Amino acid sequence: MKSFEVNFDGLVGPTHNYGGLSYGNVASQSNSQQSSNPKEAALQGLAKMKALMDMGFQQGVLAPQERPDVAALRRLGFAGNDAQVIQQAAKEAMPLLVASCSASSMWVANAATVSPSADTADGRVHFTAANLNCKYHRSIEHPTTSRVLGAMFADQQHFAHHAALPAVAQFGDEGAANHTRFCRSYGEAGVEFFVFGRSAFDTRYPAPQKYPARQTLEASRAVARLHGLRDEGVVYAQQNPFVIDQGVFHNDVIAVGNGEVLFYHEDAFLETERMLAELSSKLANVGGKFQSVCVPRSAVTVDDAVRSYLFNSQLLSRPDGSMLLIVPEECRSNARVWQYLQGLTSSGGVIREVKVFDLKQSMQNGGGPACLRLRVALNETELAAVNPGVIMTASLYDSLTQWVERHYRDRLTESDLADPQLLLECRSALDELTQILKLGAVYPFQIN
Ligand code: SUG
Repeated sequence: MKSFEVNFDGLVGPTHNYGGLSYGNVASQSNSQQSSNPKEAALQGLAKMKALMDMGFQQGVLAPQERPDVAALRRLGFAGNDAQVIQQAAKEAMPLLVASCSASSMWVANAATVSPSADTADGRVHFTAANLNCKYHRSIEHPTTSRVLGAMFADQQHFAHHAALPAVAQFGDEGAANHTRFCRSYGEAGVEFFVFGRSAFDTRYPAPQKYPARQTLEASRAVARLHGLRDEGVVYAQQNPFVIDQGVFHNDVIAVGNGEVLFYHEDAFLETERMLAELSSKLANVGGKFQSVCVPRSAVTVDDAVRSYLFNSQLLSRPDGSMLLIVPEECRSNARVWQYLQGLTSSGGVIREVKVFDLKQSMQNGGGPACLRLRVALNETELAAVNPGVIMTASLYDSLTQWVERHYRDRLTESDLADPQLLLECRSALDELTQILKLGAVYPFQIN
């Protein structure tokens, strides 16, 4: 049976803005308070989806969330009708209003961890929504994420959904941004690679000194248990705490893997040699031949990696077995990174081509090509069981582009977030979106 990696990209929501909400994420901090362009952001994301579809890759779309999240503000004690809740929050606690307006659900690499059916004990595709509880604005995503994923992957014969882990720092879980899967082919058993930033209970593991380590070992292990993964099919590795302190807030800012290939920075991990040996032997046990491509710090510094998002790229398999790297424009404007990429693609190695995308609106909040997509490996039967409304086609692309043109503003500043009209605009846009994507009622305003 045929199998595929399907990339489901997050559609940027109408409240995309630069709130400076993510301490430890250099781009989010340095672009705080700038005015944003939600329309351009959404169109840039859609252009990437369309381009990948046109290149022959399987592409889907994941809906954004209801923002401002009035229900979240109510839980924090703001009261009255919806407009009063927003106005009271704007007056008394602007940072909470900004957090409740974040369009951060667009970075769907953080939506969930996904294990394909070939890896799991019950032969279903497993999803665990990420609790994202390191940042308040992200911690409010998972209930809607679960409903949206449930509406996309509804068939219980093929898909199993787990609620987010307990919402405490000890189980901090950031989803697929810290998870990679290696395999010979997508439909065969593979090795799932979980990268954590710290351990909550075991003091032998070092921790960063400056910025938070968002993912814990305990969260990764819990997800592996929930998904019914075999010990022989899992490898755990610790992210180098020094790179977290330089702004590598997720592993996907310093490494990316696909198929049998890991593309990573020399400073990405602790105990790199042990980790590579374990990946290699576990992949060999399921018939795969592990390959690693290490980018030396002498060619690309960690700072270059953080600024250019070289590793927040999509590594895609082409039919001839070679790979294509989808990188953000910022890689081309960094001379060292661009020179490295020229050498990489001409060296005769597995990565043969680089394609560049302008994702500046998302990049300014620390979200590159890889942050914007959730990978789901599916066989033909499972793909046929996915809600067809969320699979990208030329006509869906046209509908979504027109929908964005109709509903999105092209400029948003912090003061605009307090405008109750924005809430109404967002709700009417999302109501229409659920019809376009055939999701049913998934948003709080549609349910309550
Ligand atoms: O969680 N930025 C996101 C970026 C997530 C990137 N995802 C991956 N690396 N997979 C975050 O830090 C910034 C929002 C703001 O400041 O307005 C933000 O949430």
